[in-house]
Amino acid sequence: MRLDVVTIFPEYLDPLRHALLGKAIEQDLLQVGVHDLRQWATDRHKSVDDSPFGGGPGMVMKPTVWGPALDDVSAGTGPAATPARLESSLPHLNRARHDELEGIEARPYAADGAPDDKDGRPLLIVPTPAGEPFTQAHAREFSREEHIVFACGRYEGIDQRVIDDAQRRYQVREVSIGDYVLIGGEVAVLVIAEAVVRLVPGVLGNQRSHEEDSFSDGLLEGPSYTKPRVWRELPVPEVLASGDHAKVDRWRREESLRRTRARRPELLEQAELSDADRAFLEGLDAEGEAR
Ligand code: 6GU
Repeated sequence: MRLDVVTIFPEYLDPLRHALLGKAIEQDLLQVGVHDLRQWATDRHKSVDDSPFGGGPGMVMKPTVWGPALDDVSAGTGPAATPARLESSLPHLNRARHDELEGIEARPYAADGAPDDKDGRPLLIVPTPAGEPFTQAHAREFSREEHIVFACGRYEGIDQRVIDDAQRRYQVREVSIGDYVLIGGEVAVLVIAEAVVRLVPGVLGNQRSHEEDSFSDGLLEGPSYTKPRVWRELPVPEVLASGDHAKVDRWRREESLRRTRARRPELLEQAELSDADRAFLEGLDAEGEAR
């Protein structure tokens, strides 16, 4: 997978080199290019924004700068031919990780019946609070892309004609990472890139660890515990040390249901629930305790 980011704050994208993504870069599963939008500015002051048509506060990013930038990044031409290529921050290629299981085959996610738009156009993601809400389903869908370009807007956004025109060369998605307002799209790119890249086959060693993630089955994950068995007089739930795997699985399922009901009850409407799941939920009182 290749990621390109166009931004007026290239240094903001430095965290892409760290941890999981840095490792993916080292393993050649990921290439990352970061491009300073001002390279495409044409005036003496390298301006990238202007006052909004129709009046109002703030500034709008100029189509005459963004248009050529996105043309060059999709074609790998002009200033985009020589991006500040991010190197991995750490040499951790040879360090085996504890959560990596041997013999787990790298495989892409099934297409979930979604039309797989493999028309060769790269995906252009435009982070904006006015976008469609980014979810784990998007992360799974985007993890199958060969090339993703992120266009980071600042100020009051990017002239809409840039997004309309980009459809000729890109599949375009305007996405929001939540119902709050950030100053610009850079942090949203970090969020989206991490959610997507960890699903690229081979990046996360342990396939099971994302098949069991919160949201993969529409429920929140329940609590986890490790040694010692008693810590500050708090014992680990007894069932977890029982060695009875069926009982452990049932307990985990119920904790997941309990937590989802308490924190995200709307998720239960979409989740696939068994008769046993429904019976368990009906047996909970208002505090989430068994009646
Ligand atoms: Cl994706 N961008 C910006 N600028 N603000 C946001 C956002 C994105 N998602 C929530 N707030």
